[in-house]
Amino acid sequence: MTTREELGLNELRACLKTALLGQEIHRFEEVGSTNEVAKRLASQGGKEGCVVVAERQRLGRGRLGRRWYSPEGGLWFSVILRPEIRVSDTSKLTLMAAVAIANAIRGALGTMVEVKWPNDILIRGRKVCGILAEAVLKGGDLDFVVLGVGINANIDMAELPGGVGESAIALREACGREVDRSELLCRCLERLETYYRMLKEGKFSLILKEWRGLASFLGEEVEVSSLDERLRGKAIDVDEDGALVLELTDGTRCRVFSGDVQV
Ligand code: BT5
Repeated sequence: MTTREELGLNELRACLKTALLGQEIHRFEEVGSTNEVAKRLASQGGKEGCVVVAERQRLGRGRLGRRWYSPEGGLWFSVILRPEIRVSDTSKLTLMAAVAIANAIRGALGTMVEVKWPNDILIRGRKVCGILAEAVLKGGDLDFVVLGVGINANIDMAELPGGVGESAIALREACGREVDRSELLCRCLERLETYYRMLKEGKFSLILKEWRGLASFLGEEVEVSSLDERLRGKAIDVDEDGALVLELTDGTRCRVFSGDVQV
């Protein structure tokens, strides 16, 4: 598939209004994974806010070693962050990014979006964006985080494998026109910068409030699968630690820290 619009550095520089994120942008035609490239740059001293973006990823990844299919036409990027937070608070960055990207998509395209715990953005129940925050430690403390964002902007759905394609959607399909990825990336970085600042100022509760407002699965019966268990119950809330609060069929409540939700 050929996309008409280009993800050009000049376009990006001309439209980006940020003070921190994207002051340095590395653009590639193809990489294994933008998260991997950003990690390498960060471990060599890469600055906070540095962005890596690629037209295609050969080995795009999701959580737990899963694949993230990244054909041409998508918006695949990673940002280096150096927050002074506890390692256990990394999940807050994922929720923060989901609110920021959801806002950017809605603002740029007027499309209604939802979030699904812990790291999905959906349109009409189908996944349009996945977020992967990878923390790298130094002496037990957080050294840096690479925040990876994959948005199915103008991808051809036929390039995703059958099972994945059925539960995915591209922005182009959702809004009936080709998306300007340079503009979308600028809006994403601007929103990320705003919400990242809020997080650093200790205003996570405000971000969480917005997240809840975007989470239509709350109140629904869900099944949560993690590495070692499968739980069924009603999704009650996502709490201040970023944990999913589930009311099980016997009425007891439990908190889940990682897993996948099926509504
Ligand atoms: C995620 O993982 O959703 C995180 C995806 C992060 C991707 C970005 S792209 C830039 C940066 N560089 C990287 O290498 N990664 C980040 P998870 O929740 O584990 O979801 C993975 C699952 O989503 C897969 O098992 C598939 O079922 C599905 N999937 C794969 N590719 C997809 C796509 N393009 N659109 C929608 N769903 C997809």
